[in-house]
Amino acid sequence: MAIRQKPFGQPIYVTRPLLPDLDQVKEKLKEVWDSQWLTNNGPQHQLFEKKLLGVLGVPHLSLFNNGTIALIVACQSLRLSGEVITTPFTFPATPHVLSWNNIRPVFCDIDPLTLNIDADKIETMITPQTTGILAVHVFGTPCDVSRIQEVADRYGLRVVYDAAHAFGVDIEGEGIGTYGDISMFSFHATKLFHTTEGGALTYNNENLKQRIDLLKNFGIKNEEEVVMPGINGKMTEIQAAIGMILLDYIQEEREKREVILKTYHECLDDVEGITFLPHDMDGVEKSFQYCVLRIDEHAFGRSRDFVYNEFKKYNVFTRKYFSPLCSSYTCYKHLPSSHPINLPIANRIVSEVLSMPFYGGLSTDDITRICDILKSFRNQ
Ligand code: T4K
Repeated sequence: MAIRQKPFGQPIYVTRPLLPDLDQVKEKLKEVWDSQWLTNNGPQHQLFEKKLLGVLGVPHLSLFNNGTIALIVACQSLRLSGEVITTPFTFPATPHVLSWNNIRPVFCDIDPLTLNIDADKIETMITPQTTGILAVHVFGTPCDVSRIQEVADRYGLRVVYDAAHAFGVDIEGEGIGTYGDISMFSFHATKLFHTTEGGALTYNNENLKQRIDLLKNFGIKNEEEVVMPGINGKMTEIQAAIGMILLDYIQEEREKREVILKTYHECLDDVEGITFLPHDMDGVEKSFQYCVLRIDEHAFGRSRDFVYNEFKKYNVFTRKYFSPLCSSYTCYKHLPSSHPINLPIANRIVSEVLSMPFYGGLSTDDITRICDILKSFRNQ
């Protein structure tokens, strides 16, 4: 098979971390060194926590060493047990945090447009063991938060949002982290905003603050009292310091990504068999976290897997987020809710999605070349 387009000289990944000016980092590190305080709720941590409240538009927040531990603590803090209804179309961390809490994940099918949990199907999955809903704003697209809350209220269920991809998203000016009982944000290096590793929980109920902060610090109340079996979920001073610096970079990064997204659309909107996930929803400020295509094999003439593999020959490393479905992992496929009959939409869509390179360091020329390569696959 002839390679018609020229491969890139350097690998093009799905993302690259946003890196602040190194001198600025050194200066900030000097502050940390001078303080001789590296973790355990130090001055950087306290500053960062305060600053983020405003950035995320939430009343309460707790910082964590990563998003997964944060989500484990969220389930603990709400005392979730038994069964929790979740989506199969997500990163492994989502169902795994339930397993780590001895909770059985119950997979519910997804909406064919947003790829989020189908709020209209949740009710059919509720049993006497159900204690909560763990929904994911996948790729930063908000779930149907009002419908989910309505179902939860009717059945007395807790709602936790995995908002790992949804930094900066709001609905009609309301921070996405204000919905449900608790939301989790990931600040992993691959996220638009990051602290190398890191995460946060946001919540409206101020009574949760004390419990969550105890749970992330071994349950230590003071030198004499340990009041619950907590874990080590603490964000370090260095993570918090990087976060403080990067907050000043995200607006520019979002603007760059806006141009990149526009270029992808200009190059691919007319290509039969290729569609974008919905980026623009009424009243929603978007995340600019991922650029996800859907490839209809029949209409495009090539499968998603063909495109993914072929791109590698051009030094372009796209990702099949989130394939395979969590419901087909060896640890979950035995569950009754994992049966493909229960998840027809998820099982169809999982073979169509492809996350494209999407970060501010890419030029318009890079994106045009990537799209030309993609278009050339049709004719091979
Ligand atoms: N819930 C959801 C819905 C999530 O998506 C995630 C994480 C979580 C929960 C858990 O949150 P955390 O505990 O992670 O805070 C990456 C990230 O590691 C993971 O955080 C993220 N979701 C997931 C969607 O993407 P991988 O396995 O794809 O990472 P990796 O190492 O293959 O990186 C992807 C590409 O990024 C590489 O090909 C190159 C580039 N890269 C990556 C790193 C780490 C760099 O250029 N530099 C880097 O330092 O999971």
